Amino acid sequence: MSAVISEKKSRNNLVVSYLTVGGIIILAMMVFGVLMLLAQGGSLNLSPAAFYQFLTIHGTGMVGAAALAAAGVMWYFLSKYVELSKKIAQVNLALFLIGVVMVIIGVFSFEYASAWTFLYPLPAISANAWGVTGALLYLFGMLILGIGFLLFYLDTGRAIIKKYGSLAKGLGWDVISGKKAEKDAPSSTIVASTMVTIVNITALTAGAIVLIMNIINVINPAFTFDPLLAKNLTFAFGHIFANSIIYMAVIAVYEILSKYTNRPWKANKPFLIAWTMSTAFTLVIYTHHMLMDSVMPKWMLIMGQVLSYANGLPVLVITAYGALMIVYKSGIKWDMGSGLIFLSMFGWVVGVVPAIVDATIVVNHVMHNTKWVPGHFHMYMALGACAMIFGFMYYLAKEDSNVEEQIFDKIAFLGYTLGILGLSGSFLVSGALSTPRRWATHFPEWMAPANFGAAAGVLTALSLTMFVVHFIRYLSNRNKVEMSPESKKLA
Ligand code: HEM
Ligand SMILES: [Cu+2]
Repeated sequence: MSAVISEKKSRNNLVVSYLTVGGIIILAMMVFGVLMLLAQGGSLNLSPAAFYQFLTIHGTGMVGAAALAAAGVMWYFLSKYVELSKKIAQVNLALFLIGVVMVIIGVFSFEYASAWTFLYPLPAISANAWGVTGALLYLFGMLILGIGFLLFYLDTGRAIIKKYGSLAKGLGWDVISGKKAEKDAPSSTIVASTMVTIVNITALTAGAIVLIMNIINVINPAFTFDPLLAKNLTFAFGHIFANSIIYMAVIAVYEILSKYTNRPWKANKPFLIAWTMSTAFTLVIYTHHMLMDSVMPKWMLIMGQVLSYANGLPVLVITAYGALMIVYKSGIKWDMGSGLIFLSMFGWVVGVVPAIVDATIVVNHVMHNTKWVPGHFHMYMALGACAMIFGFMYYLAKEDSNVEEQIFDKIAFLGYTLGILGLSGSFLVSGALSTPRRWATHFPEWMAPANFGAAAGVLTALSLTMFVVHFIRYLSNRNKVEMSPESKKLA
């Protein structure tokens, strides 16, 4: 028995490291977010060069850190069903940290500031804003980080294939086709993990190719390549990878709500079909980033638009509906874990609405380069995906230690909700005022929403500090208590 417990402890240790690193980076990046808004609001004197460095580190850091934490969530639950390699998960974490250090040095010591999309040929052609060293540190840092994640998903794919036979079976295609009974369907965790494995191996391969091509171009500018191809690869990487965060984090919704309510979250046929649809759509709709590129084949753009409406919807609808059903009359105990998880469903639903509006070509022509866009993705990233991650952190703390939730945690819950609503709301208002996104300097008539957003950002960051403090209290408490092999505290 004690071997089981120590094995479980060391697995939890790894997950805890993912979440600690992720949580602290997200918090640090919020500070840069607030500084950017203060500069845009005219309240802080920041040189444009510094603004773009902050924009670059904020975008890269947020997506990377949220992906790492979400990968920790996925790994934690997936390893209950299949045998994952602890070594590979450790290697991923190590490569992540190395990559992050390189990116930080590239941005802050060598003034690299292409934004996290590093769109070719910007890394090499910066009008002397930065040099070769900064670009190489950033691009190699991203490549190393990407290779870590690629190994991680190759391992999850290997483990799923080993246990279930194929990735198609991981998505439950044999159940969809009727070859297998619904009751033998793979669990929701397996289905979501298979989806993420498929889309992220694709995304990271595209990313590695375009990073390497950029690196060669930076070293030897005589080597050039098709900018349209580069943009396609870049967004195939960036769109899919950023999207995958919520599809990993949603595993926490399935597992935690089912544990709190003592009801299984069954993967029935509609559930499986929804996940298969989102797998396919996620892979192809990055073309909504190309709506301004008139040289793209028209059918691709139309497909990008039409499928963008449909992209997240199947999984979102099936999950939101499932969450309501599983909680209904279940006598669920509300605490920080279940509360944040439920909040995340709200954030996801609300965040998708402005995204769908923006995916319409007519609206997109007016809105796409405005702050409307950060408006929608901050809502669904921060109030959707990140709330799932923080909910999981509270869940883990409760399951794995005696640490108690306090009144501060409840206040932080409220502060976080209001903070993100205020922040995203301020971005949406800016968008409606036609304020362009990614502009270091604003006209006076654009400044008020930016300053309001900065205040909301401070509230958000303070609230997240409370979440992180709770997690750290758990870290210092967990080593003092004996673990029971199967905790019953939540049921
Ligand atoms: C206190 C919380 C936050 C604040 C104050 C904040 C602020 C900002 C600001 C001012 C921008 C630039 C807007 C512009 O284009 O003018 C931005 C962009 C961005 N933020 Fe945040 N943010 C916060 C939280 C988050 C979170 C939680 C995530 C994701 C997990 C995130 C991901 C991003 C991304 C991906 C960009 C785009 C960067 C780019 O355009 O290259 N942010 N944020
Ligand atoms: Cu996209």
